Amino acid sequence: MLTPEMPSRLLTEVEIERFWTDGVIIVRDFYPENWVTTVRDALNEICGLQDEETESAKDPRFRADAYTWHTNDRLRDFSLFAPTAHAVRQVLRSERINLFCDQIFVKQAHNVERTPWHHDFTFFPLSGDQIASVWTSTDPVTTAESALEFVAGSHRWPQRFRPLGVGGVVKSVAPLSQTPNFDADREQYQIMSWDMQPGDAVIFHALTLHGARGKPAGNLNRRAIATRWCGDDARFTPTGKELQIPWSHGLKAGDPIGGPVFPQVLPQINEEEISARMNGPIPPDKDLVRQNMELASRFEKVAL
Ligand SMILES: O=C(O)CCC(=O)C(=O)O
Repeated sequence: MLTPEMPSRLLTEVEIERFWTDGVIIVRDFYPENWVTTVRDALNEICGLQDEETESAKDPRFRADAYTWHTNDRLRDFSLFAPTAHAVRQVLRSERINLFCDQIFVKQAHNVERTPWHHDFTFFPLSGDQIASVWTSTDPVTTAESALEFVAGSHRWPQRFRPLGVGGVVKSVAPLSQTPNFDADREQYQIMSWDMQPGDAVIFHALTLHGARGKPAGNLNRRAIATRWCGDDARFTPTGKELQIPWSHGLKAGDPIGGPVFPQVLPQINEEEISARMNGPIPPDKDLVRQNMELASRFEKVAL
């Protein structure tokens, strides 16, 4: 039976309750050094970075990309075999855990772009309450600069806000309301954020509103990754108005999440689902990429 590596400790009931109260928890020293190195090497490779630091401020990028585990072997291993799914299974109180996707967020030193306030839920063609993400940075982050910040309890709000992504692109043509500007009124809300070291992780509900301030500390690049997970009640629920997944997955509206594009990772890894991917990278489907580009050309871009 193939399973992901066990974490060095299990979460406590207090942490699990806190996840459901606040919509987010921090887990210190969650990833051992080997996984931090694996992710850092992968992000350097994907983004063409060599070092921790970027001295010159020339053209600093904020690079975001999703589903990279399908084509990058290091991120395949991290997504499937690191201890992440065990912690997610605990917080979601789920029998089954499937990988939905990974997403990289590499904010190069000197880049001052904000990660807009948003919740992940409206980016996803999913419904259900058992959906969560785990975010980690292979570089230190601080609350004053580049750490994620969360609006505590917002996962229980009734509103669904438009998916405002990196670069101010609204990644859907669905008529959803604008996310409030929590920066303009920070005292009104309980905003949670932590200084983090490589290996620390935050686990948050797909409806928890979050964002990040503009700038990595000093000359440091901020190389971060999130993995996204579905539990028992998650269902494929596309609206057709948000970006589709550019791999053919065969799911119909209302289906539980599963199959090679969204493999089951717990209670054990579904070896049949991952077998093609273990034999090599799987590139996206060209027709789906073309369709997505056509839809994306209709997405609004707003000033941040
Ligand atoms: O790393 C960032 O700046 C954004 C991360 C994020 O919004 C997410 O993981 O959902």
